[in-house]
Amino acid sequence: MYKPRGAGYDQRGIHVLDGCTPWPEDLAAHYRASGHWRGETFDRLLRSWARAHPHRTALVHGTRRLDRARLAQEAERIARRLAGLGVGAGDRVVLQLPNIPEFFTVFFGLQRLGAIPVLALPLHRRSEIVHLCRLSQAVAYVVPDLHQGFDHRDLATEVLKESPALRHVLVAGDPGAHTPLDGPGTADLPPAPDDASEVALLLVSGGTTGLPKLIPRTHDDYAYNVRASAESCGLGPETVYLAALPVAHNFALGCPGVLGALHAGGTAVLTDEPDPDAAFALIEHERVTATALVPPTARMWTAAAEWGDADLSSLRLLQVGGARLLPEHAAQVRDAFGPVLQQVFGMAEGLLNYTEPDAPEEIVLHTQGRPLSPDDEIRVVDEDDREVPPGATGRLLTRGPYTLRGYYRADEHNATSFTADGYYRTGDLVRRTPTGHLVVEGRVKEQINRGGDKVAAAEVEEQLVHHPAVLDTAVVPVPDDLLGERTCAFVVPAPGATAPGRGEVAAFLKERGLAPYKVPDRVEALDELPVTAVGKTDKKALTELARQLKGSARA
Ligand code: OOB
Repeated sequence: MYKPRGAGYDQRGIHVLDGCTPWPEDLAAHYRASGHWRGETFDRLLRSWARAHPHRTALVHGTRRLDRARLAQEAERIARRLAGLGVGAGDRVVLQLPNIPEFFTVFFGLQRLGAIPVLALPLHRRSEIVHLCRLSQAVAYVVPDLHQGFDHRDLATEVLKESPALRHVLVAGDPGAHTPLDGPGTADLPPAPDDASEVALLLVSGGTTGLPKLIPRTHDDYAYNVRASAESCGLGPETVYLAALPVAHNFALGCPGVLGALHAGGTAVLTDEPDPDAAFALIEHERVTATALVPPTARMWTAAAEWGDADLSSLRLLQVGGARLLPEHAAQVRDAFGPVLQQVFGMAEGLLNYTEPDAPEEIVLHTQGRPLSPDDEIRVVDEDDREVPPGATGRLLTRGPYTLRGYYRADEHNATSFTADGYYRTGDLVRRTPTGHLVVEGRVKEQINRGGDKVAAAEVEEQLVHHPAVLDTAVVPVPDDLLGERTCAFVVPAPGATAPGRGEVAAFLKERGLAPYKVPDRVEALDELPVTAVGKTDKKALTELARQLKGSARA
């Protein structure tokens, strides 16, 4: 038996990636006995999908169509190519590809090797990517050449300089100075991985404290996430799933997402253009049956559906999640598209909640769904972790067969993000209805939800204090009609300096390599930040102030 590099062994002699927290053995045994965990790796799953229906279309992108056999062949070619570069079991590879077939050929190529993809988002920039490469000690980084006007090869050149473990950059398209992803794969392959309790992928968290964290998802847990989601959402061989959100995000990847569509025997259509014009044309042309959106996009689609004449009659499931969908907006979506709306309250960390599209209006419009698994354990508690009365709002804690037990290599953070008995503190404020559905009422975590894009206040603050004219700063949410929330940065100028304005802040953060969606939408100067009785920055007061400033700016 070979030992994957970077991996250690747990007490049972089963290797797990160093820095991951396994489920306790009694719960793991229960999840296996319940049939949730079936011991299937993603490599085996792909092969079984390809064997069952080799000529069924798996992926569509523009004029490209890959059937299942081709997807499996391409994955094997990539696996051989990566093996030739020395990438092997347990190695981490940062994958930053948009919605193109190569995302999946590389994803499954890595699965064949037992290597672990780290799923960066297309909008991540130097700050996030260097952090992800260093934290994961990635040996390779896979990028597109150009995407939406941004040259990822140049970014990769910078990332290489700052990431000591990184040896290879592979480019989908014109490689420039780097290694082409295209080309023969000739190296021998090692034995296929067969331990489904291993980590299959690392998802990136929206973050609350500083830089993003990595979420280990095992084959067992993520395959269950995908299978149970596909079943619960009624996907089947006739499913044509449109991936309009980034497939690197859990929602479009596995809830049920592209992997769920493939698992169910269906097809996935990939696009980077979620705007109604492009998406409606695809829905009509490919007869799309299911898709997933964040609330702002759902609202744009709703407005466009009322005016346009595209034939959207194939659509059976319209998932909306990632941020709060107000009941009146939910009603508009339902009026425009019919009874196909499903609200999804999920997180990269695990727990998924779905409304049933045929449930009464009260549920579909007013709740964010019910936990996917009978073994999802939910607690709604006060600040002392005491259960609140039924129906009251409290903090959501959860554990279950597909919810992480610890972030990757994050001991300090894990000490506060989990209870002693392994519940994950989601940071969301929820209320539970008598039917067991959850209503998201707000959050306790310091995160701004910008229409589904998560911005950790601390991450922006840590960058902004590096500005020479900034003495101190605090980043808070401001309500916004379209995105739900935008970001407002309060800045205290350094002695003798003038506080930078929004333009300067934007240029500065861009220069520091921060993803563009994290740049504050507003910047306000203050002489000092208000503090609480114990001397901490009073974010509540600042949130209120940001609200007032916005109101007065409008008046
Ligand atoms: C999804 O995943 P993440 O990791 O980007 O963000 C998770 C957080 C949740 O903790 C919650 O604060 C917020 O996003 N959220 C919602 C919501 N869905 C997610 N807040 C209110 N209403 C909703 N429906 O966002 C995600 C992952 C898988 C499926 C769907 C969404």
